[in-house]
Amino acid sequence: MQKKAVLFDLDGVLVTTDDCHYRAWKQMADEEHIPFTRTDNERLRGVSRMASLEIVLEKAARAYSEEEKLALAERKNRYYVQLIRKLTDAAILPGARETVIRLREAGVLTAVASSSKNARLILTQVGLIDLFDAIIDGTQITKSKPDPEVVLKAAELRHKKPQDCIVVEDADAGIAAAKSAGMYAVAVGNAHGGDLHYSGLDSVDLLKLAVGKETK
Ligand code: B16
Ligand code: MG
Repeated sequence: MQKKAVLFDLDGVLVTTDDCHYRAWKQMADEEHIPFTRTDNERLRGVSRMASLEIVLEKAARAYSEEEKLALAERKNRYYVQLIRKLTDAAILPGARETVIRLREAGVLTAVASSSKNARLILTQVGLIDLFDAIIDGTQITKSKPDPEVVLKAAELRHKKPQDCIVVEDADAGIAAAKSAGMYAVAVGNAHGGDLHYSGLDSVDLLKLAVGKETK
């Protein structure tokens, strides 16, 4: 049996950056007098930066020009980068590092497929950057999830067919991307529509899925 490759989403699967995203959007929104709550922030999970901004602006009192929107997104990103530069390995989600290491020891290819343009910075900051055979992030794609571009590119980079890939995702848009690419989808957290659903990487038997071996 051919070993599968495992393509991990970043935010919400390997690391938790929700709070950094929330605080950065909140600062920008407060400055613009736009209401923004943690519940609103949940809707931004897995969604690209500009698409996230459109969601934030749904509650704005006035319309913003395209130029203003770019400036708002850049401002939010400046606040976000200041916060993620302070991240440590405490931001790694339970079971994430152990799962990736166990897969690699078994000869399974591991990749990151993230919408974030800051993915490499985050992976470096938390000390996971060397654990992946391929990293495709928001700087390398033209179409965001639910488009399958990000997962297809990660698979292509390692010469893997879609049917030999397992995607692990915490966002509905990412599950949709995996399914439309023809990949097996493992949903974690609040994501829906996967072939399997688990609370997090500490409860997933990914090695069993990837090579058919028991891990525990
Ligand atoms: P950036 P993922 C996504 O990462 C985040 O979940 C989402 O909240 C964010 O808006 C998006 O990246 C873009 O991030 O502004 O850093 O480019 O879950 O696909 O790893
Ligand atoms: Mg995510």
